Amino acid sequence: MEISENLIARLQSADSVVFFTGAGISAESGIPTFRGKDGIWNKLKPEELANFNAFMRNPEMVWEWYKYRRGIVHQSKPNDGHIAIARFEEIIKKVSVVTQNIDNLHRRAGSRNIYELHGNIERNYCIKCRTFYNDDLDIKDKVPRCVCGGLIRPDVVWFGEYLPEDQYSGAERVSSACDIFFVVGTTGIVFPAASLIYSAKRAGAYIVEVNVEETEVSSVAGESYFGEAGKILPAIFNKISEKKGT
Ligand code: BJW
Ligand code: ZN
Repeated sequence: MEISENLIARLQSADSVVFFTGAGISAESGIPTFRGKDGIWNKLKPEELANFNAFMRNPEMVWEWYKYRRGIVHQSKPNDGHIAIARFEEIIKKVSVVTQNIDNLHRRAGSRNIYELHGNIERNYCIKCRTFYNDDLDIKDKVPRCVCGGLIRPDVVWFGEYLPEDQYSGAERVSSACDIFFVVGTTGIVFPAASLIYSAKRAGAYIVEVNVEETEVSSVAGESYFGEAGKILPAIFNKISEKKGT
């Protein structure tokens, strides 16, 4: 894997690096992506599942989809891509992860500064009284209910919903103050998350894309690495840690 001298030099002098991640980073952990060749939305329509009206119309169907995905997430483990990102903390002063994923794999890999833009599949809450229920929620029922009688939903962000304010503003802050902004495994078409790429660029960050194929992001990236994140990120990490060690 050829890593450019330009990127190595930039990483050597960088104080702050952000990894902006999407479903592609977890693909090698066995979690399907949404779009693209093996995307789950080739079979299921997002508008039927990932929005509040769909949930109110058919909570049983939406819960079935999330229970299925919880099962996959619980069986999965962080891969070499997640682990390389966590290890960057050993050599760069400030590393932040801004993720669109809800699978908790960055935390399980050991990353410490994580902004979760689209929620977390391990949390749930009652739509009536907003009581939170963690992963120990008993989901034997087809549709879990709160003690108050209200419907419980997964704490994820569906289309038409606002992103969690604290997570988004934190992500904006680190994105606009970093030296290098990696965009890993995302199509970059879902907003406002994707706008962070452009905020980072406007603020002067160097954009580096890692993806198996060209995306909307490729045209704004300083450089793109096409291949699996689980191979490319460790290759970049190894190269820079060798240099820092010498
Ligand atoms: C690899 C790899 C490997 C594979 N290595 N790479 C027009 C119409 C309707 C709505 C809108 C519109 N224009 C804008 C909107 C708003 C909408 C939006 O952006 N829509 C666009 C799709 C058009 N956004 C919203 O609604 C957001 N909220 C909002 O705007 O609030 C304001 C508002 C409030 C009230 C009224 C109106 C507005 C909310 C967006 C929420 C997104 N939620 C989801 C579901 C989360 C829960 C769950 O998981 O169930 O988030 S959708 C889904 O997409 C999920 C993801 O986080 C997100 C992004 O997907 P991602 O990560 O990019 O995955 P993929 O599958 O697309 O890409 C994978 C990539 O990996 C590919 O590029 C592969 O090549 C690559 N890859 N293997 C490296 N091994
Ligand atoms: Zn309740």
